[in-house]
Amino acid sequence: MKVQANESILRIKSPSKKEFSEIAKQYQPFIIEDVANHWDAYQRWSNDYLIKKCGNNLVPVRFYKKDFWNDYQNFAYERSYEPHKEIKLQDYINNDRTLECYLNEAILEERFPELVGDVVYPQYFNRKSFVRLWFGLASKNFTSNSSLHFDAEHNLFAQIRGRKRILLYPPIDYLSFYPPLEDATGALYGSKVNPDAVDLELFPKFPWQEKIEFVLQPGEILYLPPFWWHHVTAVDDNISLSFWYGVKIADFFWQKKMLSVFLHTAPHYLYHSIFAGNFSFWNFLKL
Ligand SMILES: O=C(O)CCC(=O)C(=O)O
Repeated sequence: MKVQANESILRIKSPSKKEFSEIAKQYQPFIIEDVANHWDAYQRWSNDYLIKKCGNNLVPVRFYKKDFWNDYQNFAYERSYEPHKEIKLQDYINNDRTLECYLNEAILEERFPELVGDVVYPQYFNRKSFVRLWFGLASKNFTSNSSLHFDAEHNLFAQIRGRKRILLYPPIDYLSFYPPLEDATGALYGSKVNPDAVDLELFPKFPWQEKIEFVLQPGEILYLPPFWWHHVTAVDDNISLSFWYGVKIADFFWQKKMLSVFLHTAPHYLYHSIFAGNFSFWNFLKL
């Protein structure tokens, strides 16, 4: 896999809350340095430590279907994955790498209560965060990946161990990302496009020129504003924590550019939720 850092993303060293708010109001992603590298998690979370502390904990693991990687037209469809399975953390860590799977979106406090004390919850938002742990694998045959999608939350995405290659696209025109509108079970926040091999005949409006690409290093935190599209691939075996914060009405006055994105995207969501029988609108509205 080609790994190419791109300096088109802003980097800020340990901003104060006020500085964070000033920068984030531009509604652009940026990287926060010199914060997560001071957490105990950054120093401690080796495989040995994790197995010792919580090796017997059951964790949710997503398995990729056999043809997943060759069938990118189905990328945004939930049926491209097997349902999550519960396995012991130690079995996930020690798997022989013939399994193509990803321990993703595990709720930190529920699945790993033993690890919570190793993390300093960021205080840039005056509200509760929902914290998820992602433990990705990378070998020469397989790299765990989250396909192109967006979330309707603010995300402070902390890279604890190993690296991730991240592609970001601004939320310009919802339909130019080709969400699976025709499918009642599709993820309306997902894209059918594989940004690593864009097929411009199938997806002519895809805004490939807008790509921001970089490798998130251990100890760095990415601030990802709501509705920004992202595609995430493991570079190494790695662990990340995402701190999601729901959007409040006041945020539309702070991040003014987000209002037009919301007003553009919400009607598509509502229309397809109703007429294609796709009910993900209610998740979208969890603002
Ligand atoms: O790390 C990943 O694989 C995806 C993370 C993500 O999509 C998120 O935090 O919203």
